[in-house]
Amino acid sequence: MKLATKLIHAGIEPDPSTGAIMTPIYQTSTYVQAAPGKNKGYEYARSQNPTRKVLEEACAAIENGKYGLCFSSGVAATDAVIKLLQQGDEVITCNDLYGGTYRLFTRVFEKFGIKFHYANLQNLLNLQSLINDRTKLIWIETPTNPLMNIIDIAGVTAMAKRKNILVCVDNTFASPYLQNPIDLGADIVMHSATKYLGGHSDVIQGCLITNDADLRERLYFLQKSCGAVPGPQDCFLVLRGLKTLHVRMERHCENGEKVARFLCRHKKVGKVYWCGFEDHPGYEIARKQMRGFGGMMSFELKDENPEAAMRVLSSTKIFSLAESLGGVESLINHPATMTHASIPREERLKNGLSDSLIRLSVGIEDIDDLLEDLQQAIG
Ligand code: P1T
Repeated sequence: MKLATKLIHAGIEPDPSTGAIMTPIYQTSTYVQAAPGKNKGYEYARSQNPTRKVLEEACAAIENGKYGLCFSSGVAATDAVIKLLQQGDEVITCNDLYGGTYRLFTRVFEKFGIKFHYANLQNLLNLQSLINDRTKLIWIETPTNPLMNIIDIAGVTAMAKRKNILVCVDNTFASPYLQNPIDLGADIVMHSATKYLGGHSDVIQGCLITNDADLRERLYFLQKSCGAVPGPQDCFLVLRGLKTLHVRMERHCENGEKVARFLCRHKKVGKVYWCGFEDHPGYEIARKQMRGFGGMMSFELKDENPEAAMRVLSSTKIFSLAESLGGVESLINHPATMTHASIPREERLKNGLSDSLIRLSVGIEDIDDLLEDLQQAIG
């Protein structure tokens, strides 16, 4: 089955009791048993919920995986993956990644004795040189948030397989419409479903997808034991969002390209970070592992004074100044003080995330209005 059909049908059956075409919201905390242990596979809603089950099956199908697991946020899904590890284990990850992921790694898990190495993984030699006997996980984002760096997923997984190291790919920026890391050898795919999967900026949720039954069991154990599960209403919202992912993504890509090229031509704009430019260092790999380039991008003004960026950030009328991304509406964000504020300034600057960087999540509005808005804001 092709993605557009899976998005609408995968995991979905008419409700057995009424024939309802839409998956019901099973708003219940528990299930009545005929006798202890004699039940219909549902005991307590932290462990199982039918609305969640349908969504988990849909998430697995659209990522070409066998098993899906949903969590109360993207960060909660990341948390479950790191909890697969033990004290003394090491993780190699990219030096450009979502600030909340960095915060979880450095401020929560480091104190439990897990070591994180942050490196430029666009160059696989850097990965090679960090791998040692304690390396248990490689965690990558590609494209990265917010600098749009591209990491060669197949290259990473080939290296990891030789050493029995797990690879988890945060596929939030690309979405399954553009990229399927499991097909490229990843063990786990993670999504902040808050973003493109939900698509309407009305829900916080995360999910994990794997093909490996043992990993699925271990992650399910963590899901029910740690309890960061999404409610059925939130699962319904993501299920509803999924049905239009392909048509939304088509427009995100179309508008994204037009905005990126507009910024590139603008006399006041300096560097534009978008992986669809032919001279982007990761362009060839992006073309190989992605089916388009998406609606995320960042840019700097030629005037490097952060005040100039601040003026743009507070002058847009259609682009709303807000954290998050991937919704139908366009957003503008200042990573240094917003989404990536938890990364120490020195660390940020070293990795190329400047105080004047502006990030855009290009929505699916009319392109003329978007370009006009940016033109009036940039001046
Ligand atoms: O917000 P949450 O659903 O918990 O997802 C966290 C997360 C994980 N991975 C990536 C690549 C992300 O971008 C995010 C959340 N990011 C933002 C809120 C943001 O504006 O970048």
